[in-house]
Amino acid sequence: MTRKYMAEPFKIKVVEPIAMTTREQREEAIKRAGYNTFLLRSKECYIDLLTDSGTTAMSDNQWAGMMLGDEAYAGSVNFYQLEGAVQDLYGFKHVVPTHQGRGAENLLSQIAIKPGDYVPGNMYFTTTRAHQELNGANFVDIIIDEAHDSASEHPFKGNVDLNKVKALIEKVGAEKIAYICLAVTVNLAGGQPVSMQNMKELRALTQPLGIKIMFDATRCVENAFFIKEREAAYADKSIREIVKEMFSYGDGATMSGKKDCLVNIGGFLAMNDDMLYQKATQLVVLYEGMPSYGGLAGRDMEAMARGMYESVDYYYIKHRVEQVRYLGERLEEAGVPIVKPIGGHAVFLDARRFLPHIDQDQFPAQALAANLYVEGGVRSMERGIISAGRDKQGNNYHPKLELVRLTIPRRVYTYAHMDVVADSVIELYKQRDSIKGLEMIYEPPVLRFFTARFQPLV
Ligand code: PM9
Repeated sequence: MTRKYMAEPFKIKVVEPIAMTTREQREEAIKRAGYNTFLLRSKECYIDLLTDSGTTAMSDNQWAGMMLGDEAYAGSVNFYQLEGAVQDLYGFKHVVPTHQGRGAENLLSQIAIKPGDYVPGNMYFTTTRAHQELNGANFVDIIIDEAHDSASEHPFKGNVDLNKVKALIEKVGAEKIAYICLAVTVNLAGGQPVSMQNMKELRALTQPLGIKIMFDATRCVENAFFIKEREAAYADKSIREIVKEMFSYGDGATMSGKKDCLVNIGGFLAMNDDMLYQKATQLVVLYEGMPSYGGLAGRDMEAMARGMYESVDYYYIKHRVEQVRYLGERLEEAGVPIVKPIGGHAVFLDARRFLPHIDQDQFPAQALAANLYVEGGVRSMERGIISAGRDKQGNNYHPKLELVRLTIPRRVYTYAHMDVVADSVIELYKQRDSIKGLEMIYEPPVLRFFTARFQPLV
């Protein structure tokens, strides 16, 4: 089959050999890992699509910046580079670096949440909700219903349902809402964007009531690309202009720099409010370090500042999103059930439709991820009942979406690798009836998906 696609907008200067394994070795490895792909060693994986977090290939420009690390304990040159990049590209006034996204989530949750408060969000994210709940908040899902339907073709499945927000305000009162957590390119919905129109409307609804909007900015550039593609008024705007406008509808953001800032480690909390910033500087010294480094080396802040500028390049982000789409379209053509529309950072397999013979309490997505690893050495991640965890009463959440995420690292793999992945998934789909469910034999109390262990049901 010949296919036209955009070739990589970069040349390869350094290579990293990847491991070739036999089926027998992979069967042994997954057993040792308790059928949890998080517990595999990276050298046991041929194509590693566990996550796009921190797995980016940095550019020569970023590596050059690493040599300009100013490792002063306080007031590093690189902090001011990072602060300048956030102000310039995202428009927020204050920046507190953190070691990664959840460091920022910890600070924000401690500063802004009082026990009994509500934090509405457009679908939960694992670490984000865990920090909110740890600080006594009740998370309320305000995403549109289409987001929970893997087959819905809605172009902005990350959108907030304004009626759900209005109903919550009416029920609990605006003063009980700590802030709205607005994720752009919603990870667990399948990498689905939020429209600019929706952001504007949410702002217009909540600002007069004094309710703050705090973005989860983690995949903001992917969201901007979808806005350019799908919202007519933005077709001629640059990615940079779109990103800046998106953030003008919020009061601050948590950021995992390990995704759209194109670095292997780093994050930050940003905000406009002076008092909130002062509180963040008081807390960051306890958990991360001085407000001018927040758990990062100077060189890491430099790489992140440079990555932020690279990420808003049109050809970079076009290639990224189209490469993900290529993989999704190959699977779709073969009849493999996936979340539609194809998302920004990953293709999500719909385990409910892939394995209809396995009950959700027997962890179909986890079983599918384990079997895909054995089939082709492709490492993926469960995003279903295990990731969703338990409610405050200890009952398992049963999310509508029971998914396996094939997450594409940035600037790492080629289209040939996408073909290998597609072939492995299609082969497994042909043998889907032979896949069996799993039983959980070790469950940690929080964020269980990282370290839980399983065994196959006989
Ligand atoms: N996301 C991911 O693989 C890595 C950890 S969970 C397996 O998708 C959002 C939307 C994220 C995210 C991390 C974080 C936390 C916040 N928001 O991992 O702490 O996708 O930098 O960021 C992961 P950190």
